[in-house]
Amino acid sequence: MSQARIGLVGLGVMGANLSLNIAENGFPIAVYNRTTSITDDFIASAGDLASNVVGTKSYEELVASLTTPRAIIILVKAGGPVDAVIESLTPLLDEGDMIIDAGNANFHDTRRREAALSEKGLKFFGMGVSGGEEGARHGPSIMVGGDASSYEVIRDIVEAISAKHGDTPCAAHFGPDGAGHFVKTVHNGIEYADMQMIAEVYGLLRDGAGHAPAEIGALFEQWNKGTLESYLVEITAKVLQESDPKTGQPMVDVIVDKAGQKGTGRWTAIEAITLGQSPSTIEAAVAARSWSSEKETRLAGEALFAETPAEAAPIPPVEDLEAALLAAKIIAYDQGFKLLAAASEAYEWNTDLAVAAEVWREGCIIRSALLDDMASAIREGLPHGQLLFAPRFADLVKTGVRALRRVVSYAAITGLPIPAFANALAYFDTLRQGRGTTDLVQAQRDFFGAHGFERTDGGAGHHGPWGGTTAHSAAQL
Ligand code: NBP
Repeated sequence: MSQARIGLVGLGVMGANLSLNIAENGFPIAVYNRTTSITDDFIASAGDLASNVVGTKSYEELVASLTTPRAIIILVKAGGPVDAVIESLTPLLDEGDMIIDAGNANFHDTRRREAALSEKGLKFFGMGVSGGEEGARHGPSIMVGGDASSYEVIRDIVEAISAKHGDTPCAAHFGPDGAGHFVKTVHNGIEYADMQMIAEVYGLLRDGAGHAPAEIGALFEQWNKGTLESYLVEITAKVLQESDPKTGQPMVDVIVDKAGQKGTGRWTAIEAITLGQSPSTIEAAVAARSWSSEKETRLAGEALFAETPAEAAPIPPVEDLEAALLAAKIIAYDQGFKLLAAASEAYEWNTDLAVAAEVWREGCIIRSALLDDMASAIREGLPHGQLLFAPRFADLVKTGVRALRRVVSYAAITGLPIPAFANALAYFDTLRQGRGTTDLVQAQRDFFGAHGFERTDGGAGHHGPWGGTTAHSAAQL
């Protein structure tokens, strides 16, 4: 084979599958893995595609196998391993060559790496890839950040290997340096919220109505035929109807309720707070996973507060649960897009939110029937930057929020935790309250810290007459 168009370091789950996808799409690829026996095994199991793959045993051999300008994808564990690979590759590369980190990097790391490599004349891309193993093999959603003109060199490969919505590739360039990895981070943040809300519905039906997992799964299967159609609802239906081959029990019943997290949800929440945003549904989902890991504490709490009365109440009908899930989901997306817009402005990325919605329509974990309409709504212009204010989503939420209120009320009365739903509702109610309660917070701040406040009749920097306030009796309230 003549020289390869692209190289890839890291033949783990994602790297091996993405390499086969690239080879299958007709692009000769050179691969390298630190443990070289894995490269041999990979080539041996590649079948017909092996003719499009060059196995290499050193970084030197990898670099020598590539056409110029060279483009090398890194798919190794995020963090230190990415820096280690960059350090090994950098001395071997020439000006204009490209390194593409396709792992789940923190976008701040991507910005740092891009700046450092740019000083050496190299191009660094942060490329978020979503869709797991299956997506990597047959078409993921791909979110790229980095130098726009250099992206043109690899664009044909990226678009060819991505999922397609109709004929449109679910791959796009979202701006310089960390833009692509940040779009992927927000994708994962929304994924956290969506998964948590689905799990909350499962919890209400399990603990509030005593339904078996398979019954709940059948309900999700039905919902997946309507507006809630999405990959996550689809797989939830399958998961809940699965049995454990060992015990015959519902599979979900033999899984310990301690959720893992690798960091992207937390990164979303941290960056949001840094930017003065608060995607409360995503924060709630991150918190719920963290709380879940404290299993022993929860068991102790269950015993301690067993007698604490929670009232009995009839669970809202399943139509309410469906409508509440839809409303809360739209609120989660609203918060995600708002965060993307804030980051794009802060980091001067000029990220196209409509393209983000389009790229998420296929291949990725949050793919959903709603995203097409979201992309259209964003293109038409979001009033006040809120997806929730776009006419078609405002209508959906106006209807769904009544059900959301009934569901949140039911959970509060009966003592079932649904933090993502509750946060979605609190956010919605905050948005629809023209006069909030932070007038009092401002007064308190001024009282103890002389921070000043803005008056309703004009002017900033005012202070209250706090020393001379007449005390009122609480009874007057
Ligand atoms: P795996 O755990 O399957 O593979 C890790 C790879 O990193 C192996 O090839 C390993 O080489 C290599 N590696 C490590 Br670890 N340290 C290295 C070093 N210092 N130098 C060179 N190579 C090193 O990972 P994965 O699940 O394929 O994930 C890869 C990236 O993709 C991660 O950032 C992950 O978050 C992201 N991602 C994963 C998924 C998913 O569904 N799994 C989805 C989307 C994104 P070795 O064989 O020699 O140990």
